[in-house]
Amino acid sequence: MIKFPDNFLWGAAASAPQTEGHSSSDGKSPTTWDEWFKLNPEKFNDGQGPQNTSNVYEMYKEDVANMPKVGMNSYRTSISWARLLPDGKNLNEEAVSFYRYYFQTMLDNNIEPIINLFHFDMPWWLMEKGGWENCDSVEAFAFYAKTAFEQFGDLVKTWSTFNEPLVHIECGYLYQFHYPAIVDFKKAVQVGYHTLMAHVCAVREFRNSNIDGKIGIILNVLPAYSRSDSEEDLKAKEAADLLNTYSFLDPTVLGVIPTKLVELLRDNNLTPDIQSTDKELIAQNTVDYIGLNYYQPRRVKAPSNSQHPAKMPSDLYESYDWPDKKINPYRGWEIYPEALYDVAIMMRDQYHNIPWFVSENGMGVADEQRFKGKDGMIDDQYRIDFMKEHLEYLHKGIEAGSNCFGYHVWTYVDCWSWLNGYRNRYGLFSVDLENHYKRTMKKSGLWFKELADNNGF
Ligand code: BGP
Repeated sequence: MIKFPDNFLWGAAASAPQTEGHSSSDGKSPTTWDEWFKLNPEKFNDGQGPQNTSNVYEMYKEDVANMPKVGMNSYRTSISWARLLPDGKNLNEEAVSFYRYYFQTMLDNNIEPIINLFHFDMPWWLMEKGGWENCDSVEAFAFYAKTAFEQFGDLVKTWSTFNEPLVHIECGYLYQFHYPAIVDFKKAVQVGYHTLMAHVCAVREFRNSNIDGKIGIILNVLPAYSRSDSEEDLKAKEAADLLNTYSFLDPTVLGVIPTKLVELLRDNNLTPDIQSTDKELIAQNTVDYIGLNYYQPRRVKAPSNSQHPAKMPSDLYESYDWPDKKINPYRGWEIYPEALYDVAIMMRDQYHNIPWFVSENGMGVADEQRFKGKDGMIDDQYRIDFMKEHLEYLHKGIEAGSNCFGYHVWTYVDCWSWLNGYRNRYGLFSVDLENHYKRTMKKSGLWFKELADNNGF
């Protein structure tokens, strides 16, 4: 039997925009998702917008009461910036009371709330001023963070600033899956830099506040594997890791931006505008822990036809189609559990073995109703197998000394997924959109309970 360390966190992750619903009511102002859906509804799967999502705003009591039934002892979700501070300055009292009840209900059910501040949901009022392109966004975010710490710091002891900052950068400014959906490498780097500084300033606010607890950041990790050991392929791998992995891990954990990344950006005319005090702020405000969302590796090779200076990341590294890959056909993502061991060792050896946890891991599958049994339960054995395989490699990493303190599955109750709407389902519970958002436990929920009860499998 595989046993995990004592007090291991077993839980799930989600976010405010993907679960709450009530997206344009109860005092909340619009985010880029609300406005983009109005502008381009055709981009969204089946016309499913951010309006109602999984209705947690009304159903949180039932949801939290069900968490122990699948063995969860912790849950990560986020606060909606546009709900808490609709104009960026004034508190929305309805939001304060909603979140206070929500978090208190978690505590009453012995669920540790891990609360994140930004999950791709840029308030529209700030987007109209340029969003993360505008340097004022840094202090606007720090003010929001300070407000959240003041309002909920007595209930929440584990905080994170951003979920997967790379995603709003690359999807918004390179690959067109998030608003403003433009293609501009230089702007992407500037947006990334302001995001980093917003994180750093939120950590500063946390340290200046008197609340006890810890603060971290949630990063998506796609460890790069090169096609071969040739010099060119290894150079591509290095560029991929610098841009995507070390870009946030180094400054947030070690307090410095990697010199090689600074050189790479300079060499490609991508250096962002910076303030003279930034270096010191970065050095002074490192995190207490890291959350890593792992879904798939990144296979890379040297670019076949690159431009210099680079116009796109593909001028620095190209994706490589590994012939032996195993794919989740619904999401199109490679399934490679072995990477979790490599990630664990990276955290041990490159990041002074800082405490970290798997903050998201999961498998999105379309049309899951096909697998519904007579009892109404979805038999998602594939998801159980997916989790087992990943946990085996994670466990190997822990045995080798990596300081991992938990595993969160994406997600708890099926939720809305950006442009993909409700196409791929990830939950331990299904949600019936035609029947008052009725939740029904899946077989993976039963398995997760056993896993958590035994602290292993
Ligand atoms: C992560 C995000 C989540 C979630 C998940 C599943 O990158 O943090 O918000 O959506 O991926 O991916 P998707 O919903 O795109 O299938």
